[in-house]
Amino acid sequence: MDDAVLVTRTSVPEFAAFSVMLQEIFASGWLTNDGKWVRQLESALSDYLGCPQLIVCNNGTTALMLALHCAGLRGKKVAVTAYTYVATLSAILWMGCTPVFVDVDPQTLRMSPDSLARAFANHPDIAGVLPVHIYGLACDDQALSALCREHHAALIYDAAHAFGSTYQGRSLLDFGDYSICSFHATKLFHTVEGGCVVAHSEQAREKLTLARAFGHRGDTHYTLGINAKMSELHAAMGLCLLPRIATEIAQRRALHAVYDEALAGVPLLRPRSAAGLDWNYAYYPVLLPDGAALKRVFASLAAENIHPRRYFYPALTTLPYVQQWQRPCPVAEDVARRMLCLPLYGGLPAQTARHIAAVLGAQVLG
Ligand code: T4K
Repeated sequence: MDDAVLVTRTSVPEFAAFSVMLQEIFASGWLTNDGKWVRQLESALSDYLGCPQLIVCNNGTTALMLALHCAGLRGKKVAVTAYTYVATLSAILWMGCTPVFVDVDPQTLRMSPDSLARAFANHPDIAGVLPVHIYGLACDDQALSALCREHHAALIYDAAHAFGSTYQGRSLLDFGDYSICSFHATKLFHTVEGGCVVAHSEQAREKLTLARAFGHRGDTHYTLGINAKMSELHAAMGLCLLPRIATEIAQRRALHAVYDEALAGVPLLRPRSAAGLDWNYAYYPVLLPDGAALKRVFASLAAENIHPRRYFYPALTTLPYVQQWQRPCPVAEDVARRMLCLPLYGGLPAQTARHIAAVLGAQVLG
């Protein structure tokens, strides 16, 4: 598998830089529980993203759960996009919420405001809305916020893919009542495992901080909590990688241009980007003409040890454990059958991208 071309490759920092931090952590004997490096990472991320009320936690799934908890959505109805990674839904279900599936716009793959409006009409008790900035592309915040305000629903953005994307000059993590990000090793910025929640008041940040660590300080118990803490070692990884983000985004942008040029004559749809978005180029998604073409492309690339991924398949509405909340979302279901994410990471050679495009083009054009 050594020469395999995988959908992504984790960025790893210079070992020397990381080991300096590890030595300090080892010498201090303080490994977790609101340590110095976690605080430093929070401060660095707050500055980088322009989001002062940010907390880090142990992954993006618990980040979602913390946001749902702090928004008071436990056990309530939450409208969720049908086209995303399964973790978006898992967090809702683990919080005892009832999902109401909302379809996506066929051009942008973002939660469709029209479909959300219909969901509110059928379920006036929707208390929260959970859209995803899919592939780091921006949701239609104006339309979604207006609907949430009208229906008194909390708006939580799953911005797991959106680190480094800005919209109208602000980090995509700065939108909604809460936004979350994943810092998993497969992400543009990572802490091996990790995530963050962005809130918009000191009070909300304090609530998140308490909920992340069992809900108590010393012997005083304030609220229901969980263990969602990030360790000092994970925070150190993030601090090592943060200065490299601009380079990683620039490399991915260049590879996007290579793919775009090489695929120019192939009839593929790409999700349309919103005006005002400065994208992080986190993924290279292509919508194939049909499921048969997807299988042909997949097989011919696999034969050369090249492994794109079906991000995201299946549509959430078709999962076996959500049948009691079934609500057809035809666009999401169709897109999930035909979408492929091509290999993309800073170190991917341009000639490999061109070759992948050629194999794909040959299969699609026949
Ligand atoms: N919301 C959304 C919209 C999300 O996409 C996600 C997670 C979440 C919420 C939840 O966030 P977390 O709780 O995960 O923080 C990955 C990730 O595990 C997951 O974080 C991510 N989204 C999801 C879309 O993809 P897989 O199943 O693709 O991972 P895996 O192990 O197949 O790795 C893919 C490729 O990455 C490998 O082929 C090679 C490379 N890789 C992977 C690992 C683990 C490395 O180079 N090094 C590594 O250590 O799930």
